[in-house]
Amino acid sequence: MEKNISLLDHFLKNNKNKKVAIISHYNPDGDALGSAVAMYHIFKLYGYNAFIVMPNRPEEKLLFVYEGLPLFFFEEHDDIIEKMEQTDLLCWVDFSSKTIIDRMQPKLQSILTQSKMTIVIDHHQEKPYKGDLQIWIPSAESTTAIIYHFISNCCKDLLKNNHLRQALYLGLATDTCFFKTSNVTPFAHDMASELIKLGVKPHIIHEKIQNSFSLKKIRFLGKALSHYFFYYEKGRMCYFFINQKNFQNFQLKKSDLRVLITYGLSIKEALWVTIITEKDGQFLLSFRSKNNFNVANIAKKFFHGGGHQCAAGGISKLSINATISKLKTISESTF
Ligand SMILES: [Mn+2]
Repeated sequence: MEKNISLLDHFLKNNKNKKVAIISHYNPDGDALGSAVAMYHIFKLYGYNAFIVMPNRPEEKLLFVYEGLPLFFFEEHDDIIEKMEQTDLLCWVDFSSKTIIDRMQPKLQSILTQSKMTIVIDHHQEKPYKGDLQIWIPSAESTTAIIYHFISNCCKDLLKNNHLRQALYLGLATDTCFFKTSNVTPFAHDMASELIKLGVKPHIIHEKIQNSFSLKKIRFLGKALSHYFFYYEKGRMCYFFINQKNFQNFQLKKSDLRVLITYGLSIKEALWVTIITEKDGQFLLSFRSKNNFNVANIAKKFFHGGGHQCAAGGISKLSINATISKLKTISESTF
């Protein structure tokens, strides 16, 4: 970690006054947003002219971290590509793999893969695909944990900014499901403790993120648990399948399904949960696990995907029945 910190500090000091676009992955989560906000403040401090691009709009409840920053959603302003073309530097946060790039819109793909100078800061398990400077720490709890480490060593004064503190905490808390995942280390609690001492209010962030259900969503949850939830005992795996019709009937967003994970993993013997959704004749698989069960390996080996040990995603082009059979066979073979 220490080596990475001095490399980034050196890089930032030696490339001043550049225009930089900070970018993260599709369906940006708390860590993607938090890291982008934190990097924006770092670039500003080091004398750069930065802006943030997210491929699409995140959930409304996460947007509080952005207040006042230059932020663009590619899906809503695809002319942002021209602005990105005029930059000297790209900073990728919370993603770095070819798999994620391949799922992006062609225009974004072409910007990201051209020979622009690139900094990559990430903690996903797949080895970064690009980067003149790579800060890749797969054991880190969140990308904001990596960035916090940098800030606390090189530019501690930035922590006076309440906005930045909240962004760092948001990334850490959401990527660890509020400190519940098996990769949480003492560092995560030290970081949280420091941020809380400086003014972050954990209960306010928890309230914004976790307690944001509508009655409609609660009704959906009831139905999903009764009708679309299955437990495959032999493979210690839960799975939920929501077809496109139900997805539309309940006016769901993908993020609405995350709550199902908690129920799946709350089964004592269950080790992993798969949420299956349908999109354009294919099936998207979202995996979560507990007790160090590695779902990133499964996503990578069998479903053209990847992610972290305890949170990963992939895709299946088979029928739904064949997809479920494949999952069952894989789950059995892991014991
Ligand atoms: Mn992350």
